[in-house]
Amino acid sequence: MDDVRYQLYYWPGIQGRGELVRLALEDAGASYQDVARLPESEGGGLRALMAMLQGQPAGMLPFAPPILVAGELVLAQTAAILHFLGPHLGLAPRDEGARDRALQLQLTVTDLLAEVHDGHHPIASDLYYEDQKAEAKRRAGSFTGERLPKFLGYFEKVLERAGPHLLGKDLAYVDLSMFQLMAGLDYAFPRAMERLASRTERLRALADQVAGRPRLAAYLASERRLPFNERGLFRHYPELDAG
Ligand SMILES: N[C@@H](CCC(=O)N[C@@H](CS)C(=O)NCC(=O)O)C(=O)O
Repeated sequence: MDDVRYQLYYWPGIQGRGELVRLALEDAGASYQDVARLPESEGGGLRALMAMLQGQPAGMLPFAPPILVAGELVLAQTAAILHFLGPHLGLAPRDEGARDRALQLQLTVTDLLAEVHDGHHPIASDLYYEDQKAEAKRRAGSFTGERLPKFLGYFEKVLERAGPHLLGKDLAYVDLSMFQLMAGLDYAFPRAMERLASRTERLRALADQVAGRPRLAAYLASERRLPFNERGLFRHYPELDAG
């Protein structure tokens, strides 16, 4: 397909970190292939993703998905991908300093996502949740009681200063990621999020605004938007959600 500009490589069956890239591509109406969701007969599936991870295409060897291919460029790390895509998709500020601040915020999203992941996998990523439930439960109180309020409190303050978007007047890719963060946290930690509602009003308004953007609203209602599940990054285990 000559008119496909971007190829996204991400694990099929989960939203995961790939969703942050997908949201930017969808919001911009960019032409892209979600390669691992294509049938193997069309060069897709897990086989294509594994070939990418084994470095079959030329370019910098990626460590983990998501991976973006744009022409000759092969790029991994969600924040780096969005930093690259932002200006091409009209989702980044023009000013260089503001683009760096967008990256700074996106890297803070990355940090929070790592803590979300480590909440259900506190001992080892290659063990099942069921093998580390006791440790996960021990960690959960600190996550919902301390870390989550600290991260969301930080983003809320950024909005209070800049508003209505994280970088001010214009929406940027990091605002789309903030929507995904709020959606995932609502799914995984409904009680903790309810408790934080009065301290996250600006974040909620931003998330609602993003969800209502026409292309994103269409995407969110489509089959391309997979439901959250207990194989992804945001998992709902009631025992880990603060009451
Ligand atoms: N810092 C990276 C993390 C990438 C990452 O952890 N990817 C996950 C899927 S969401 C993975 O497949 N990791 C494999 C591994 O860490 O071995 C990013 O933000 O993109």
